[in-house]
Amino acid sequence: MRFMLLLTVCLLGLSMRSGSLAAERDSLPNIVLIFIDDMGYGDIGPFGNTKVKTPHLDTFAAEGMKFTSFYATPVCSMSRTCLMTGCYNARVSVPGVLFPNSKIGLHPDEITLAEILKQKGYATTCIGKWHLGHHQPFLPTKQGFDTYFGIPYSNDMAIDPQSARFAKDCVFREGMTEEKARQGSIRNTVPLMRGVEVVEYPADQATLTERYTAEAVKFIQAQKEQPFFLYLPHTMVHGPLAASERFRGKSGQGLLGDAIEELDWSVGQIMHTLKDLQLDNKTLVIFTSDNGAAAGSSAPWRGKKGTNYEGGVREPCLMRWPGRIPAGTSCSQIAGNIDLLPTFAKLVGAELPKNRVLDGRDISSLLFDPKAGPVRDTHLYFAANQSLAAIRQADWKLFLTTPAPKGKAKPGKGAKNADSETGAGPVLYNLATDPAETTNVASMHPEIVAKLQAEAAQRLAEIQEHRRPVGQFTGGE
Ligand SMILES: [Ca+2]
Repeated sequence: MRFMLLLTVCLLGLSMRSGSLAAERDSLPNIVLIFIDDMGYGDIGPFGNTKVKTPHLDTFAAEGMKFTSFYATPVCSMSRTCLMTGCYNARVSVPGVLFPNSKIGLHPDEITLAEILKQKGYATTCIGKWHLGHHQPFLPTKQGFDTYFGIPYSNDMAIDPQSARFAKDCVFREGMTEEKARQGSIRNTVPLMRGVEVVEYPADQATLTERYTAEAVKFIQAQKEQPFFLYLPHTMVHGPLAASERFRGKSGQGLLGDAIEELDWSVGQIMHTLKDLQLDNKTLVIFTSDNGAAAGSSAPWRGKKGTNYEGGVREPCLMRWPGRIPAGTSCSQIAGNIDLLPTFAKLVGAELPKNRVLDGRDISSLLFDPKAGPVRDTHLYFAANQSLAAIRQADWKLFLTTPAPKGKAKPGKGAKNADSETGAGPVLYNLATDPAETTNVASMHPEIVAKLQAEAAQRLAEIQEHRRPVGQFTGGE
């Protein structure tokens, strides 16, 4: 009798425990993060583009929140570093762009977004361009993603002939063979990978958006029973531009317009799938880009990809979560992709790593209340060489180095004193009164210049003190 009682108590306890685990699992939001390559602020309808048709993104914005001061970085790898680690790239020593001959990658000891969500049992996948190291120890499946399908770096690069690991049934296209692939590399021909192996070489770039989308939809459909994190870093609209037959020549805005309209279609497919499975109200969807426009438009900002003018780093960003994020709203507070890791951790109740410094902040208050005050009023702009290029505090932005490499950014429209921006001396802009960064007002506000210089020096010193190493590839797994 006593034994039965004990057994009953134990079983009851077990079922309550599994019941509360199920309840917790049920309350965890799914997260879909669509990360476009090289899309500028002015490339889509919700951010002012009137030429390219983006009906699904327009709906997305109407149903969610638009962020108008959302920061990434000037180029690819450093941006993905910020996104994945919640840290400025300089803190984790990742340079602007990794190449097929790079022997480095994001350090395997870094704790990524996916690893944070893994704490809570999320199913995770990365579909698209990784660009945080193509050697085996750096691949997405070694950084918290259950599965990976995509290209390891930019689509204008080439294969690393030594390290590529071809799957037994790898599809070789365009007369390519494994032997030929091992002999050398050709620009604009990149490997398509599944897991840690190359499954297609060269990747058929015109069909990537379509195939990533199919893969993403399949993933969502398979994860109905558990919370999931879908990271979808598209290959487009990085050059060489490509679009599938259905979209090629259809936008009337060249291949770039075609590729953007296909990305918009892709967003529609994902939204449709979430609605269809009634996952809408429990899924946070984010749409943003890794850096300013390359071929497209960063309007109304000055500069493009590669610069630390706003046009190089301020991104279109939309977030949607019906019932939680107020529909049709806009947020102008400073935020950025470094804030997503701490924000996701907060939303799912996961712990942040305690043994390291993070730069991002939990911005969930901004998501849920369009009138919320600033979470952080300061943003640091790093350059591809990991030096600190500029600092923004509230509306003031001070360049600590020459704003842009020569020839990278023309003086802003109506620039009054363009010469002072490329010569010696500080360059200060007021983003509230001069959002297009046309007029250097450093000489009028020496006290602001001094304050920002001191703040930047202090923050840089802290980062240098707590700097962590980049991953070095020395061979093996
Ligand atoms: Ca990019």
